[in-house]
Amino acid sequence: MNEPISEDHLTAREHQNLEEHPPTRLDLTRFLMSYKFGIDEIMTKVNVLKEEFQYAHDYSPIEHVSSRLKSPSAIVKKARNIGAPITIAGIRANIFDIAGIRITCSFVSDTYSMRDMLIAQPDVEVVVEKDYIANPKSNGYRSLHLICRVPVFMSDRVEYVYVEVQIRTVAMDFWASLEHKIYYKFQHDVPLRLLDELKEAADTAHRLDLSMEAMHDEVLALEASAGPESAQEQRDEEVAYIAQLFRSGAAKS
Ligand code: 0O2
Repeated sequence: MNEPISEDHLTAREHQNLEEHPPTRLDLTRFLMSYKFGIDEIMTKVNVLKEEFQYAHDYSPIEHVSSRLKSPSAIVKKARNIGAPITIAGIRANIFDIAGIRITCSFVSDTYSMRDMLIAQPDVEVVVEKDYIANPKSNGYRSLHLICRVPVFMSDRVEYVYVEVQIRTVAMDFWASLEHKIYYKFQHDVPLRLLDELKEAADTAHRLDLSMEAMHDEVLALEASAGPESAQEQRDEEVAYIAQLFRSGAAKS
């Protein structure tokens, strides 16, 4: 966030562009802040869904959530790679993963439930969706990617920002982080043997996801046959207890 945009990477034309239309420090700060607020908005939604789902269904579909804001130098590098103008407007219109959120779920079905719950929200517009779970990449990568457009309400205007949301299972996440480390270590020139092993590991992780999901379904079926009413009754009791707490609080004040 504090890293200044490195001008070392810029071509003469980009330098000229920056000289003619230099963004002020305030422009850059506001620009990055809008993406941070985009992350905050989606994070709030995800946390609400997580807590509400936990309460309504007695379990959380989310194992963990993380977020990251692309660094200024990574933004400039990407803009150059895709040929986008190195201006705030050019970057805003062409780079969609400045703000990123990663949601790690327990089961494959949870990844789709999270997706459905998120995109059902009226202020979340999905502009691109890539389902690498149903259609994994050739290297074995699996994940659900959404580019969402959300409004950010600033003091003097509303700004629409893109947030990339990646939703995957724990097994997919484990694989992706190892694969990322290996690529980084070998600077993208990974030996063929390791690539084959990675693909094999991705298939193993997928089989693990399938068998964990099957076991989870069995447990759910058992719970349902043991009497869903008891879970409902327990929740009703909790609600009555909370209502009583509110009443006694109101009586004291
Ligand atoms: P970082 O640091 O994680 O952000 P794009 O890269 O978005 O311009 P692309 O390739 O069409 O264009 O996007 P895609 O396929 O939606 O993938 C974007 C992000 O998904 C990547 O971001 C990774 O985070 C993740 N990803 C995609 N493919 C792979 C893969 O094969 N292995 C791993 N480990 N992660 C992958 P960045 O920008 O590469 O990096």
